[in-house]
Amino acid sequence: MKPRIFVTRAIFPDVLDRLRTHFDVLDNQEDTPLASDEFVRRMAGRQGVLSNTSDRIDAAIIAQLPELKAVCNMAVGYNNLDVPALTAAGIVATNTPDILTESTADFGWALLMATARRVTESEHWLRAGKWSKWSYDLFLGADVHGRTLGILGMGRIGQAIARRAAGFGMTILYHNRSRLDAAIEQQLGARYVSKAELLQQADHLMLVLPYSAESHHAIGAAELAQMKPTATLVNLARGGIVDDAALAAALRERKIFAAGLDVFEGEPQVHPDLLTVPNIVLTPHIASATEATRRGMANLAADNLIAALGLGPHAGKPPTPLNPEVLERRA
Ligand code: 8YV
Repeated sequence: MKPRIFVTRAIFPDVLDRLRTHFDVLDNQEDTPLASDEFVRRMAGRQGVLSNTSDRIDAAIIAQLPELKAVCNMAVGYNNLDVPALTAAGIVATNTPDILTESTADFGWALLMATARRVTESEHWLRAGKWSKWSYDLFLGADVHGRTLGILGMGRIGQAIARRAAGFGMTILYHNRSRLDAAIEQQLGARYVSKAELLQQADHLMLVLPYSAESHHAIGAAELAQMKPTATLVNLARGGIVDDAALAAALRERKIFAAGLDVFEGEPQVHPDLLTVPNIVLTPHIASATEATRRGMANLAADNLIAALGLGPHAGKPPTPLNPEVLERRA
């Protein structure tokens, strides 16, 4: 009998077909949003789940799923998973690192450029038929080249963003939980500074840190007040890292110049105040959304699930585990 799995969200049909060769699959191709009791109902008696960051899998849910053996997130971020609780229950957890680094970094730059140079704001104005003449002060933006880029969170994606900054001749400052090796700092041309210094000196501040209780509202009113009034802020990481209400107020009061957000507290709901400020670029959590990258993420999550449930060429050795100690215990 094939192991039973649940794929919580719609995914590429060919990846679903691949999963079907190994598993008895319950899918959700209609993409119905699932409350936690519905999630538990669909998961009952299943050994694996291919999850999305919108699926909260915590200790209370795990306790109701005694047959669960593997949770494979199709995302690099895994703040939706209680990894210690999964580990304690002997359940393998995996994510999809690396595969999305470069596309996400590309998108970070798209947001930064659009934000600094007012691309969407001016397009909306043009589409509204308001363009009647050239003016010297039409949509004056903030320069990017030669300015100071601040990166909060210097993991894989932060480093990929820093590498791209070299082409813009920027000064690169970063703050991170731990400092990078001197050799990597040198390669990236990035200097470690305190968070306060980063806030004060950045002309363009990029958020790429993981979300946790510690990073909740890492950028709130107090932090925004420390930034330059000419600065831009880009959030590529997770919604809860920025206090959206405080950001909307700071933008309205011109405490900072502009912001670009791909992620939101409580998404897909967007704080109504953010929708009414002009100096903001808003995108629906699409930083990793290229055909190749999303397909790569889906296939890597599938590879993890197949291997974690003891099947395929890498049985027992999922490529990107979050809790390898569970695999060691199983071996
Ligand atoms: C995903 C992401 O698109 O990888 C992550 O952490 O935020 C995005 O790439 C999304 O979370 C899907 O689960």
